[in-house]
Amino acid sequence: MKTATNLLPTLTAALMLLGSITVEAVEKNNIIIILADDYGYGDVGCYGSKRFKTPNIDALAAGGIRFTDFHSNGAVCSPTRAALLTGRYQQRTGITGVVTAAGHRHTGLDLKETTFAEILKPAGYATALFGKWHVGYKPDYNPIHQGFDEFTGYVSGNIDYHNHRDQTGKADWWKQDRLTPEEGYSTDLITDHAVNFIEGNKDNPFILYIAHEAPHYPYQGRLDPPRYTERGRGNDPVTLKVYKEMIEVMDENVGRVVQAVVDAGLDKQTAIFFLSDNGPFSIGSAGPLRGKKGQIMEGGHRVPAIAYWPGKIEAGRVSNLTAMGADLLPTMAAIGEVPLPEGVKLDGINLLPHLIENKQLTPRPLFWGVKGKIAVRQGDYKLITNRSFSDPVLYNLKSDLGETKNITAQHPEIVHDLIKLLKAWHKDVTEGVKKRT
Ligand SMILES: [Ca+2]
Repeated sequence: MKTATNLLPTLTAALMLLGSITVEAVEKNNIIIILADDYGYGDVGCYGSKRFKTPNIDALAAGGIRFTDFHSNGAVCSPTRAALLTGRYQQRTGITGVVTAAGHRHTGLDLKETTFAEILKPAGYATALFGKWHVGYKPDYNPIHQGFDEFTGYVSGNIDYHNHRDQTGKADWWKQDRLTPEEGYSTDLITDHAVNFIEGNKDNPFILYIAHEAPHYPYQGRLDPPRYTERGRGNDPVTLKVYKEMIEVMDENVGRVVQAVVDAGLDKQTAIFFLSDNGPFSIGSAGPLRGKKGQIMEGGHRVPAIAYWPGKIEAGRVSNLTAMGADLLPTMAAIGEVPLPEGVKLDGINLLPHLIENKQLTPRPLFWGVKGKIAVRQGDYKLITNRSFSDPVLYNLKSDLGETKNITAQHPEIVHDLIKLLKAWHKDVTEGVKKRT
């Protein structure tokens, strides 16, 4: 048996080891993604909105990078989320449409797909999603099976902000994979969980995915009555007053998250991304862009997007880099210094050299598929056509951001080249893939 005297060196060595482990863990950087739902390019203060005040989101832009040419991969919720989670075009995952709550007949994001939570977890990251999942309704497809240690939120596309029923009338508020009712206005409730998570994980690295409901319908402010009953979605009128409240309450909650990071002393080691999952719906505005949610025009998928990381990202930059949601997974892998998944065809690229060193990245074409339409973007040009490639329209987004002048006749060679790219991409991402929505 050891005496107290000769135990001391052993104890000291153990404490030193413990100390070095703690220091190493603290040095890993945290990542927070805040995803708004159906939040239009024209409805953010720093993107020129005159209708709504968004001082907290604007502060992220003022302290970081505001992207002017950032795109959601889908023009509706589920496809965008599939791409964001996997770093791949959603077509490869089979999630090409909305995974609706109605009838429960859909599957969801294949458990074989590798999410950003799964690539960061092995490096010691605590992982959480609070808010909307929407890539699998059944418990088998719950976020806890896709790398998230913690999930509190809803699995359908939208819920009553107060009673948390989905639009078919079913209860849809979960803790992990169990229905667990909680009181609260969803935007506030999602943030309550996020703030608790930040406080509880200040001594270890974390990735926190905050998927807000706002400003998706139903149109309800903090004091408005329920819109959904056991019979489903009822009358759901929208007014500018309520829409404004929904956006401004979300902004306030963005501020709460940033404050929680500061309070935990983590502001220099936490990268925060804010973006929307697709274009605006209803009275939402896409600003100068043509089209809205569900459309292949810019208004459907060019979204507000901000990257904020004090001390790493220079404040007040505006970037015109053409980028997409699927880029976040490789970017997060770089931030967390973890390897990319082996044997997985990724489409996103690591944006970190652009974010922190202002490097110009190698230009590449980007692609979208929305309902019967597909589109390719290369440089200033965007070509949209149907799936038989027979009715191309070509726009120059630099001179015509609003997509008003079809210039196919003036540029047959560009049309030819872009269709060729589009055909190859379409074949690559869809061949052998089973639809999962
Ligand atoms: Ca959406």
